[in-house]
Amino acid sequence: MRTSFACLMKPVLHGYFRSSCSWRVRIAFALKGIEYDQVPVNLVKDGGQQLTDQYKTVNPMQQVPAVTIDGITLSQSLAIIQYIDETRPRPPLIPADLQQRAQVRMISDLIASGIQPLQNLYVLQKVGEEKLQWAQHFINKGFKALESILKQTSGTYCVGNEISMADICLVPQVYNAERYKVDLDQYPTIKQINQTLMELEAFKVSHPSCQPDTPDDLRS
Ligand SMILES: N[C@@H](CCC(=O)N[C@@H](CS)C(=O)NCC(=O)O)C(=O)O
Repeated sequence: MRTSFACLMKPVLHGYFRSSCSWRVRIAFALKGIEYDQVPVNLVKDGGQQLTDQYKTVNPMQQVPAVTIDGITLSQSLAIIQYIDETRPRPPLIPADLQQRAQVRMISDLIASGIQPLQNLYVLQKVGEEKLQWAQHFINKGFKALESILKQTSGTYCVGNEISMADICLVPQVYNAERYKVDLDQYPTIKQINQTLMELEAFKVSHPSCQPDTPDDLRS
């Protein structure tokens, strides 16, 4: 770790209220009870503030989230979540059991690599008019696989009965699926786990509808 002075400063999240990857990090902070500051990066205003030279110095990939924490700046939500978990271990977001650890990472990667990138803003902008069908197609393809995996791994939550990084990835992806009008009745396990998680405070306080940059008409 860098200097102890840096460790005393609150983490700063560069994010966007509606970004599912930013929401993952907000959930992790909330579950850990970590206070943090938010710097909004509007992905649509002015053609996208993530594309400015200034933001490029924060995250050269020109995406949110990015987090400044303990004197370093990290991007990639799963790397951020795992750093938070390794440096602030209670409550754990990755189980101790080696098989469950692998299952948590498998589900997290399925969502973070196999679904979300295919319905990301810059991809949909390239797709053009067919973007709704495109997003539905790839979310359905991923959710079919996920539903079948969760039937094997889940208890109350995605893997057994403890909340993990897999749940942190699931809820924002379900939110995206709802935005793109995917019929969730096809996925009863996903739907049930999502409903259970959405009862929890950490998932509510981090929801896109109540962030500092949430526009008034989307606030609830
Ligand atoms: N693998 C990255 C993906 C980040 C990502 O795709 N972020 C989206 C918002 S959820 C973004 O910034 N999109 C900007 C754009 O498409 O221009 C992560 O997990 O953090």
